Amino acid sequence: MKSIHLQIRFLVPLMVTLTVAALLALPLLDRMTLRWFSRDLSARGAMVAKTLSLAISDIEPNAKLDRLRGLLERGVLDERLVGIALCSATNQQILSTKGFPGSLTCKEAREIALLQNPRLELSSGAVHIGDFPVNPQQADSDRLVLLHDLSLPDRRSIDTRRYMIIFITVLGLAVAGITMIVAQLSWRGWVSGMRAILRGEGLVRPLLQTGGNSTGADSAPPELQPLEVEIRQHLRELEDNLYREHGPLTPWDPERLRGLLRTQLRGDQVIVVSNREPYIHLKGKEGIQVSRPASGLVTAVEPVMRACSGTWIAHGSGSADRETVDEHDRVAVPPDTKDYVLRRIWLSEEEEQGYYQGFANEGLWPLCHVAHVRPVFRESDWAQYRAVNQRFADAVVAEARSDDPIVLVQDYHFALLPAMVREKLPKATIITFWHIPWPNPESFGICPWRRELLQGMLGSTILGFHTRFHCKNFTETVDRYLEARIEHEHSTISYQGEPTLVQSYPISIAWPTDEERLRWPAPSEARRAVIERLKLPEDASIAVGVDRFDYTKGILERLHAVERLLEKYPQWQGRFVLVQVAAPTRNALEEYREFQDRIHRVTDRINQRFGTDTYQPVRLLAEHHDHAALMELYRAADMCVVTSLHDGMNLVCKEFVAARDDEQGVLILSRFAGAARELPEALVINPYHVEETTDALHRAATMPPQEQRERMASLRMTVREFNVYRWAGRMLADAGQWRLRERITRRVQRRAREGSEAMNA
Ligand code: GDG
Repeated sequence: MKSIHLQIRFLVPLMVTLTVAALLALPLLDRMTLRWFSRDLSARGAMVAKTLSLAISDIEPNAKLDRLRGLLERGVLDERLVGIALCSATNQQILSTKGFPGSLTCKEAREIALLQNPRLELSSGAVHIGDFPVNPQQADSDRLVLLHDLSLPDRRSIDTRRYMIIFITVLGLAVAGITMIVAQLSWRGWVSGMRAILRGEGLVRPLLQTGGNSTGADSAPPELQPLEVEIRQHLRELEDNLYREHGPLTPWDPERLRGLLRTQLRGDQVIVVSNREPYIHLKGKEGIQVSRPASGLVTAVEPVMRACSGTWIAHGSGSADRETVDEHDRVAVPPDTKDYVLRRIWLSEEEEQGYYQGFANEGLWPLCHVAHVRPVFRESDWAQYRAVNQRFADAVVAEARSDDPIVLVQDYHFALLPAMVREKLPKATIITFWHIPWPNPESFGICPWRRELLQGMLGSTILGFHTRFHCKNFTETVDRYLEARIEHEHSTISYQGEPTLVQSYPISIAWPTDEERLRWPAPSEARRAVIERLKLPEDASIAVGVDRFDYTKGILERLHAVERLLEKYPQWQGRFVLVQVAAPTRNALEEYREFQDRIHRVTDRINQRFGTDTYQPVRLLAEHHDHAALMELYRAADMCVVTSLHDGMNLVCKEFVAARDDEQGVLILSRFAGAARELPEALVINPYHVEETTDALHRAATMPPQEQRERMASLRMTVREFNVYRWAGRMLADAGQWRLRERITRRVQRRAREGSEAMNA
C-alpha cells in the first residue's frame, strides 16, 4: 500500500510536468510547421509562375488576353491553387481566373505577399499569396499573383498536434514506468543491504562470496559503504548517549569480558606484551616486597588480564625479580589470587640503555608528544630497539600454545614486534595499542626509521589509539611514507595485501568494586588525615596533582598557575595548597633530571614568596605512593588538577572521579589530554594559558556544592560506563569478529579444495 502511495506521489508530478512541457512545445511546433509550409508554397509558387511566364512570352500579342485566360485557368486546375491574377507593373489587374476574389486588388495582394507570413483569411478559407514577375530581367514587368489553398497545411498542423500529444503521453508513461521499476529494484536492494548492515552480516558475506581474499573493506556493496560507516558511527554515538542518559543496558565488567572471551573468542589464549611489568619484586629491609608501578598502562591492562587469565610478557626490572620466577622465568600474579602468569624477560644494561632509555624514551616519547623536547635518534639505540623487539617477539612465539593466539601488544616500546610475530605466527590476531598520542606526518617524519616503524606496526591485525584524531594522524602518516591501500570508510590500511583495522578505543580504569570502596576512608576522615600528615591549614583549599614526574604532564605550568592565583586572588594566600605527587620516572635521562630539578627550584621559589613558618602553598611529594595513599589524597581534595601539555588519555582524572562517591570535588582538565573529549563536565583549560588555569583554580575553590554535585555525578556516570572492560571488550569483540571471518574463510577454502580434489579423483 505504502509503495502505491509512493508511486502515485511520484507519478502525478511527472505527468503534470510532461503536460506543461507539451503545452509549451505545441505552439512552437505549430509555428515551425506553418513557416515550413509557407516556404514550401513560396517555392512552389515561384516554379508555377516561371512555367506560366515562359508560356505567356510565347503568346502572340493579338491573341493575348483570351490565350492568357485559357492558360491561367489551366494553371488553376492544380488542386492547391485557388486563383491566379495577372497584374501590371502599376498594380492594375489585367485579368484573373474565376476563383480569384474580386475584392482583392493587385496592390493589396502585393503588400501581403511581401509579409513574412503571406496569409489572407477569405470567407472560403485561408489562402497563401505569392507575387512573381513574369519577366524577372525586366524592371517594370507584369506580375503574376498566385493564391494557394492553406486548408491542407492547417489540416496537417492539427494532425501534428494530435500526434505530438499522443507521443508525449506515451513517452511520459514509458519513462514513468521504467523509472518506477528501476526505483523499486534499487529500493529493495538498498533496504535489504541496509538490513544486512544493521544485522552485521556485511562482515561475513563477502568473504563467502570471494573465497577469502576479502578484507574488512568489502563489508557492504560499494554504493552503501559510505553509508555503512556513517550508520555504524551514529549507532555507536546513539549507544553512547543512551548509556549516558539511561545507564547501561549491559554494563561492562570482568564477568562480561570473561563471557566474551568464552563465547566469541572460544577461550583462545591471550598474551600481553609490555615493557613495564604489572608487579615488581623488590629487595627490602624486611625481605622481598611486591610493588605496583606508577604507570597508566599497567593501571588499565592489569584488570583485563585478571579477567582473562593468559600470559603477560614484560621486562623483569625489579631487584628481586629473578628470585621469584620459576625455571621458565614465570611467576603467577597477583600475589594473592594468582589469576595469570607473568613471564619476565631479562635485559642487559646495553639493551635497556639503547632500547628503553634511548630509542623509546629519548626518541619516540618526545617525538609523539611534541612537548618542546627534541627527540634524539641514535643508530646504536635503534639497533638495540630492533634486537629487543625481536627477543620479545620470540618470547611470544615460545609462550603461544596454538598457532593463532590473541596477542595484545602495548605501546611505543614495541612498534616492530607485530610484524616480527606475524612472520612466525601468520594466523595470530595481533592487537597493538598505542598509549601515547600519534603526531602529524611532518612531526613523525623526522624519525630516520619512520618507514620501518610503520611497517612493523602494520603487522597488527588491529591497531588502537585513544582518539580518532590520533587514528587520523597515523593514517595520514602511512599515506605519506608507505605505499599502502587506505580505506578511510572502513578504517583499514592494507600493506602488502595484509589488512590492519585502525580504530579508536578510549582507555579507562576499572570502576571500584563495593569491597574496595568499603576500605576507603570517608572524605572527611581522609581530609583530616592529609591535613595532619602534611601539616596543612585547617581551612585549606586542597588541590591535588598525581603524575609520573614527566615533562609532558604540565607540572611547571601548574606551578605557574598557583603562583598567579596567589598574586591575583590574594585571599588564597595562607589557604590554597597544591599537593603534587610526582612519582619518580626515567631518572637516568638528563632531560628528566633537569626538568625535575627545575620543578624543585620553582616550588621553592613559590614557597619562599608566599609561604610562612606554618604554610607552604606547594607540597611537592616526589616519591612513589601506594594505591591507598593516592585514594586518600583524591578523597581529601577539593579539586584535582590535570594540566598535561599532551597526553594520550590520562587516567588520573578518571581515578579522581571514581574516588569521589560523595559527588564533591572539581576536576580541572587540560584540553590536550585525550580524556577531555569524554569529560566535558570538567573545567577544561589550556595549560599554556596561565591566566585561564589560574581562573579555573579560583572557580573550583569557590564552586558551590550543588554545582560540584551536578558535574561530578555526570562525570561519574561516564567513567563508570566507559570503563576499562569496555575498552578491552570492544577491542576483543572486533578481534573476535575478525577471527570468525578468518575461520569461515579457511573453512570455505578447504571445502573448495576438497571439492576440486574429489572432482580430479
Ligand atoms: C600512558 C599515557 C595514558 C602515578 N603516580 C603513582 C601512581 N601513578 C599512577 C596513576 C595512574 C598512572 O600512574 C598514570 O596514568 P596516566 O594516564 O596519567 O599516564 P602515563 O603513565 O603517562 O600513561 C597516558 C596511559 O598510558 C594509559 O593508556 O592514559 O596518556 O601517557 O594510574 O594513579 N601509582 C602509584 N603510585 C604513584 O606514586 N601506585
